[in-house]
Amino acid sequence: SVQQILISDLHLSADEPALVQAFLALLDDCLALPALSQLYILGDWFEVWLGDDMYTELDDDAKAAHWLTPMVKRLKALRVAGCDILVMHGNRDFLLGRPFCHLFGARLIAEPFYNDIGDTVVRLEHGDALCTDDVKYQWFRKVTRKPLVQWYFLKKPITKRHDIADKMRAKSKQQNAQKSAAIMDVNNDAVQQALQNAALLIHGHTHRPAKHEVKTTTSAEHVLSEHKWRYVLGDWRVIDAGSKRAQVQAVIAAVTEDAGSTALDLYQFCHRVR
Ligand code: OKV
Ligand code: MN
Repeated sequence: SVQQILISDLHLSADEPALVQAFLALLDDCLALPALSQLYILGDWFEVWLGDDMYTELDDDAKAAHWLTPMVKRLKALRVAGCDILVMHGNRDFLLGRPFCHLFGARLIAEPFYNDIGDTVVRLEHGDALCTDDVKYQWFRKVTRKPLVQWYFLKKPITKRHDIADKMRAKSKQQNAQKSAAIMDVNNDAVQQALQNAALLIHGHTHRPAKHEVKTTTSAEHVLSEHKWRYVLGDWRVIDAGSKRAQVQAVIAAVTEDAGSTALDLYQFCHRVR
């Protein structure tokens, strides 16, 4: 039976209804899994997040018509059914807050989050903090994660926040086009450090789903080489095979238990869009 599901990098927005549909389908699947006790969303659930008030402060009519509402309803049902919903910030939705999570009883978890599975210590994080070679991005991250900077941004009117965010995204797109693929991947030293107190690291962010075996040198004296693992979750993407059979694919992780033995593995999630 499936006990835990871990996903990341859905990058949901009103502009990508297929992705939203696929997430709703995953939530329906979750509701049908009787042993599911935890759903982890490890960051970049949303493509843009400019404050919870953009949704929570809407009047009832506006909320009823909002694209987030079907998702909120299902998450609430999942929570009522006994599944914990654990939400981590990503590099895009780091302004996601308690007021939104409160709508469906989710827990906002800080990274790194240690989730022990059987005897294995598993470290969960979004993954952007591991990309230490991208100095420009790390500066952006450092500044925008400061509470005072966030407070300053969040007290601006919503239209102003949109203006600022649009400009920041345009600038970032321009800069990323000049960055090499290697710069935007994880840094090996950062991975070594992240695996210091864990046997398995699970993250998303890089959009390069894979299972990497990581050789770690735990002691300089003994040159003890330990086998550890880094599992990378995939982003959710619309695969357009012709015009009719669009489908959404993602690489997700799941913890299963069969005959008393617990296993964690990556799986392909696939949803045909109607
Ligand atoms: C998210 C990224 C835009 C990368 C701005 C303070 C400040 C928050 C913000 C505005 C932008 C998130 C919240 C967005 C991620 C980008 C561009 C690059 C690489 C401030 C606090 F500084 F203006 F006061 N933002 N948005 N980027 O549009 O969702 O991750 S965003
Ligand atoms: Mn990300």
